[in-house]
Amino acid sequence: LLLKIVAARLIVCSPGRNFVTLRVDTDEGVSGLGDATLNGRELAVASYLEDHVIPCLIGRNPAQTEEVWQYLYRGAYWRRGPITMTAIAAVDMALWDIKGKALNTPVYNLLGGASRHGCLVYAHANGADIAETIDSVQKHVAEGYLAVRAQAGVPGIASSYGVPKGGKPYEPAERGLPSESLWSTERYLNFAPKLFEELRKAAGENLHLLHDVHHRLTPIEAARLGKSLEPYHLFWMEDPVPAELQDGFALIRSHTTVPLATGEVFNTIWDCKELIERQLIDYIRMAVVHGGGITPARKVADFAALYHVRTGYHGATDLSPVTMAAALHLGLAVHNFGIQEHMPHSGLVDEVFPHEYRFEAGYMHPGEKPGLGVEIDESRAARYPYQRAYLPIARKLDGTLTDW
Ligand code: GCO
Ligand code: MG
Repeated sequence: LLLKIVAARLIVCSPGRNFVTLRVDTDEGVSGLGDATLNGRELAVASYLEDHVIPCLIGRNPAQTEEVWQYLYRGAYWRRGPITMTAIAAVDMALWDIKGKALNTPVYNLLGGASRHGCLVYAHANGADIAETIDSVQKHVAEGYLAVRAQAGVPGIASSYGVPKGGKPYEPAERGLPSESLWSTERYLNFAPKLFEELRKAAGENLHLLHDVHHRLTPIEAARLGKSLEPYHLFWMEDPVPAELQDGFALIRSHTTVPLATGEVFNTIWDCKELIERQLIDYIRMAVVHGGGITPARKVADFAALYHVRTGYHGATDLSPVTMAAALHLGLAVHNFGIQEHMPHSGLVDEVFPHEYRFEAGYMHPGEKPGLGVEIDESRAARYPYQRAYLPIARKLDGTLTDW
């Protein structure tokens, strides 16, 4: 493949929420898209790409995905971190997209071909209380989902994580300054087992139930939660503790058999190497967009396979349809695929990013179009200019700042 990158530019838009998209053009007229969205810090990545990366791409061969990745990773000297790795990911995705289009095949064929007929996905169910959450789970089951993550309002706590305000779909980023939410570990630990007892009763034995703790507990608290949830056999307990202190996972592991998932805030294999090698987690969630792209994600998946760790990529609505497609191409191909998060984008986002991937009976498939199978309608995108938005912060009942 002898192609040359002749131009690259960014499309920043906000169809209900902010997205940063990189478009790379070649001399043969083939172009590719990459997602560069980092929720709440979007313009830092845009500047990193525009001011520092794009000038280095011109004239390169987009087929050389490995060489370009190494050039951007090693060449920066200052390695890792969410801004750098999201920028590199955008380039990497765009190059895989170009390579697929130039070779006239969907990207999953370049990654080993399909290992399954589709990627099992999990939906988001949430409610202000247990009854509402059960309704929401059942609504998703009726839509065909075989796996559902459940989050509910904790009694006595205004604005719990994962629960939307005022009947809108859940979307954590808000315009204006960061909003504040409250947190009480005691109330949550008393409530969560009751929630899952009722959910398991209502949902029956076969539905996969998942839960996100969102980095809020200490290891011993997470161990207690894991033990108390064992009778309801969750598919996973996600982000039980902040992952900086990775020995915490060993403590949780020594107390409970609940499967553990973590990594949506990780950026390189160095953030998860020990967790994987020591078999302290069961699912790795580092996303294509925040973990440096398809090139390193494939390596992490193969490394994880040695240790019985499966993939379970982050797929919230702040990851654009381009990342969703990349995750599905990888998920279809790697042997140790576990599950894929699916928080559907709004109709407006789907109009700005027309795409080939589809949901059917609990599974998603990336489609058969060459490349990643996602386009951007630039004239529509231009109607929704960037708007500053932040993720919330959280405080304990006494006002102490804690992990959101
Ligand atoms: C998830 C995540 C999201 C994040 C969000 C941050 O598991 O889907 O935890 O809800 O909070 O993507 O930008
Ligand atoms: Mg999460």
